Amino acid sequence: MHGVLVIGAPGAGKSTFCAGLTDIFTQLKRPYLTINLDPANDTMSYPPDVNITELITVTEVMDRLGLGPNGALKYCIETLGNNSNWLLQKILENRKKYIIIDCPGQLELYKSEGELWKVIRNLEKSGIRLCALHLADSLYCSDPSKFISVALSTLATMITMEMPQVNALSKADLFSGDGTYDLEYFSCLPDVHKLLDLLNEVPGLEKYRKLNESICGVISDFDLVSFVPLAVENKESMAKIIRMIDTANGFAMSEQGDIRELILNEK
Ligand SMILES: Nc1nc2c(ncn2[C@@H]2O[C@H](COP(=O)(O)OP(=O)(O)OP(=O)(O)O)[C@@H](O)[C@H]2O)c(=O)[nH]1
Ligand SMILES: [Mg+2]
Repeated sequence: MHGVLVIGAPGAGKSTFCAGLTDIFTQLKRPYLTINLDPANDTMSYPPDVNITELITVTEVMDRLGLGPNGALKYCIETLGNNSNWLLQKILENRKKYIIIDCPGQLELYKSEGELWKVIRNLEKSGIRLCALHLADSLYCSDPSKFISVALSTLATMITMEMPQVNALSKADLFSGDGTYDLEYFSCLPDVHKLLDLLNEVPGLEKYRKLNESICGVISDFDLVSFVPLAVENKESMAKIIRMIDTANGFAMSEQGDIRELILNEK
């Protein structure tokens, strides 16, 4: 079984992407199973087939245990971990379907040995081949000091999740660069020298040159992070991302034909 785990910061566009994916899969006649693992998701842009809120919700935990929203979220995912067979069972009942998992945005859940990490490992152990799609808002590309934190958190997720990962800059349709550095530049991030120059030009950051250099050094030493632009309403952009995900999780090996042609020719 194959699937995609949609992760990224709150508001990055995870649920919108999942909804866009269900539309395209319907066109492609590819059977799918949507899973919402965000216990705080009460208004959904797609109907989830499996929903963590059937098990537990953030509001319920906040009321019952007097926890704040972040603590309650952690508690919910811990509860999911303790009931991981519930999730596994629901997936195994739908063996022929492609799995789309919509995740919560809080980064701390993805840390190594963290609550969500354990749930994912359990699915992988049962033979479910997942690729993570990490979304970051392309809005941050217009500010190098914000973009560096996006690059670092993306790298941290790649290292801790220990699974195939595609990184996308979401809402690319809203991005308007200043002409010097466009989305293309941020898509080929390995050129960290340019990023370092940009950081050193940010007012207030020029005095941290050594720190900027070290941070950029970490990114270039790992040489893992790069991004693809993503606009959910743009079929070409969605086709490219789907193809990358299908290749990363191995689904492409079990499929025939070029899905780009199929998606672009669909009315
Ligand atoms: N223009 C544009 N807007 C988008 C795109 N993707 C998402 N959005 C908007 O971004 C906002 C947040 O999207 P969501 O899908 O709710 O983001 P999320 O990551 O699921 O958010 P949380 O569940 O709160 O973590 C919504 O207003 C979406 O309409 C896109 O490709 N283009
Ligand atoms: Mg969401």
